[in-house]
Amino acid sequence: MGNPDTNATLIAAVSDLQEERALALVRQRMAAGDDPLRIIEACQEGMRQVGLRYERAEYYLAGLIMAGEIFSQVMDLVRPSVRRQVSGQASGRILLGTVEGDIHDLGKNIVNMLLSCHHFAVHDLGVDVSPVTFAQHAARLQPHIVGLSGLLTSAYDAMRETVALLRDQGYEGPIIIGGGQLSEEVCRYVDADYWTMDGVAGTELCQRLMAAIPSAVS
Ligand code: B12
Repeated sequence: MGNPDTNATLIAAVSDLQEERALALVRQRMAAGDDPLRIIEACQEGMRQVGLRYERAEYYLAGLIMAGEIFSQVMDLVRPSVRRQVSGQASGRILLGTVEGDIHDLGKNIVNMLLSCHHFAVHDLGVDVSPVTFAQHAARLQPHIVGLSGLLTSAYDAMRETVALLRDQGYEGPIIIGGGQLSEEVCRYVDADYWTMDGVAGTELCQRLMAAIPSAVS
């Protein structure tokens, strides 16, 4: 567990776009044996703050790009340790992607990593994925769960269209939406089954959903 002071320092380094400092702090915490998932959590909070500073016009697009680069490097540092630490029972097939019009993928990639560590077969379609592409892959792969990622408010319509098309084409499994700006209201609008703003909670949800379909686990 990272103590609150160490967490605050890391959050501030990410929020202030201090790349070298943030990476040094991550290396330090890794060397001290800190939980990599807590490190990711702190960096995610730093990213949220970057977003707020962007809204206040304290940062511009370059700030978002910089934050994305810092986060990617943090992920490179912690990934091996997450893979060692997180493992679980064999699970099912998950179709994952960021919906049309949205290219944010850092959160989706974390979820992919966590699910893969739990032995889910994750089919990640990448970013800016159209409803038709989701539907085509769902028909071919017959996934047990579909996960849609989206961070832009403007992407909620694409999520909604994707859910509608998947249902029209006969996909009956659970559909989860994930991304930092979601809410129960958005979930209802999109007509998805579940929503989350947390990759670990999302992974646990997938495990619970799979446990409810025991015949699907092989
Ligand atoms: C970094 C960043 C970028 C980077 C993204 C780099 C990348 N490769 O992803 C770049 C520079 C590309 C970018 C671009 C833009 N961005 Co931007 N960006 C951000 C920022 C600062 C951080 C996002 C992030 O990576 N967070 C860290 C990750 C780990 O968190 P996460 O995505 O929420 O994921 C977690 C959970 O949500 C969950 N999860 C995510 N997906 C899924 C899926 C499933 C199935 C499950 C189970 C769970 C799950 O698990 C993850 C781990 O816990 C956010 C601020 C914010 N509050 O999110 C703005 C933000 C999302 N961006 C914003 C904007 C406006 C833009 C631009 C329009 C800016 C512009 N003028 O061009 C463009 C849009 C480009 C596009 N078409 O998509 C706004 C959106 C506002 C809105 N209401 O729509 C935000 C909220 C900033 C703000 N506060 O104004 N951005």
